[in-house]
Amino acid sequence: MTKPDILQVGAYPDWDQLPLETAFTMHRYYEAPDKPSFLASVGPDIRAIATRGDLGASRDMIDACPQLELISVYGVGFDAVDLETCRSRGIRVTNTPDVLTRDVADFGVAMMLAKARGILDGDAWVRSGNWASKGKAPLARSVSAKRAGVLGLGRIGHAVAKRLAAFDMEIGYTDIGPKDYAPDWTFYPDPVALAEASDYLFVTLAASAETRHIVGKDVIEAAGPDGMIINISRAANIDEDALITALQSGRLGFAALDVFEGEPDLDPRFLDLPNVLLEPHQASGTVETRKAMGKLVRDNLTAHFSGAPLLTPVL
Ligand code: 8YV
Repeated sequence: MTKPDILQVGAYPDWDQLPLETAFTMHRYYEAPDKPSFLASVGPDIRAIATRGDLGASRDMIDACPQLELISVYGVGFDAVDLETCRSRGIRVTNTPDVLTRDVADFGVAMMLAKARGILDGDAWVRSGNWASKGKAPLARSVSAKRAGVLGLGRIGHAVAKRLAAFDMEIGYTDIGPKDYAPDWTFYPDPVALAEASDYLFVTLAASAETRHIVGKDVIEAAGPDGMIINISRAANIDEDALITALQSGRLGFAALDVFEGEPDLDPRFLDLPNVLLEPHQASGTVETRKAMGKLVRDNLTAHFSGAPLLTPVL
């Protein structure tokens, strides 16, 4: 039986690549020096696209594949996939929810702790010899018993909030409405009110056109000069220019960011800011979670081509 042709948008670890190559004919878009010509030549044969959350699939890419049936996303976020085009052509879309929730939540909390408690600065203090020459490192900020805000109490936001509760934090959240599963946490309908009531504001909501820049100047300034904003969702949820300006002026105290506009080429102004922790979009980046994500990508592809129901459909 001929193997279905799949357009592969970005690299996967070897433990995913090998089984993919066994079951399918993989066409590696990311290795093509001339991407438009590559798409024009392989596009007509493509029946599925395997992509990543950070890469998605653009309208041009989808249009170049007239036989496309499925887009399988390695990641929970599918905001970079042109869903309108998929809807209009009846193309199915899958993602990898649940399997990454715990690791992403752990990483968000770790970013808060690392920045607030000066973990990286402390390491640099020791390595530079400052401990011996200058004495103790500068004092950090408490996390326990402070106020946490979670913007978007979905799977990941909920997992973050459960972890924060173990730090005796007072928890508030914003979502489209109050959640039954959060009786002990305070619901704020408005992100500005949430930010005002938070020392640590976590951005954990799925990105869409509606949430673009939901964390704007007003929310950022409401978090305030002692506040910290932690983003483990998508860069587009924050007005990055307003964030940088507020970090520069001190109107926002701190930020801890795993996602950036135009990543991996981030705004160079970030590099000069000591009050921001910069991470290379790695909240789901553990061997365990990435293996589970890769398996789910393959299982969705296999289900589709064997006529079985998709495991984790988005569309
Ligand atoms: C993955 C992600 O970063 O789940 C998502 O939406 O952005 C990440 O878990 C990414 O797809 C791996 O490159």
